[in-house]
Amino acid sequence: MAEITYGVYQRPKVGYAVSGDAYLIKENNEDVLVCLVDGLGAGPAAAEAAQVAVSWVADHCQASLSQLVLGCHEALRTTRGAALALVRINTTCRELVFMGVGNIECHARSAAPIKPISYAGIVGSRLPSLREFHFSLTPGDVIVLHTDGVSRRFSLDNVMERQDGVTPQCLAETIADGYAKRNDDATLIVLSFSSRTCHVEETYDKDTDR
Ligand SMILES: [Mn+2]
Repeated sequence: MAEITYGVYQRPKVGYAVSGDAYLIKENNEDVLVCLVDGLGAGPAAAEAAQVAVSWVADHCQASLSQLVLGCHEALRTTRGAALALVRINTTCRELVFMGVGNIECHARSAAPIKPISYAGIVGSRLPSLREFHFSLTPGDVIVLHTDGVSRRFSLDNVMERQDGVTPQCLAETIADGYAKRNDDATLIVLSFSSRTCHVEETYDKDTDR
């Protein structure tokens, strides 16, 4: 059986009490939905925009990713807006689907390439054309999502080579230690896809099924 384990690092811009970033990780049987939001700017108004988006996603978890982005877009019209990334992982199909608007980064250390693109835009004021990116997952893959309060200039390969076998939480904190910026809210989510137990897949035998 395959599963997702995760770790999260979050802290507000230095001097602020609240983070303008927000996130949601929601598991539903074989599905894991991850949402990371960066409200424009910092402080309470940014936090409000991010919270409105996360609440909307939490209330509509079963919707498609484009429905979630469109729903957030409407819900955020009265706020200052946000960057948003959504990831849905199906652990049975071993598939990752990504949709992003604005400046949220995705890094992966994976058997098959995972390189989604977030299109420029602001959820709540101007949306780009929406596109889902589909990738296949292999046990051992690690995916990192982060807001622009973490520098994108790290190599996940290098960090993981020095940190072999660490938990996703430890990995999140290690990357944040080196790359979180003091002058912005920083949030970093590490998702690790693993196969918990080895088992032999049942094979379908045509000859005995007549
Ligand atoms: Mn930011």
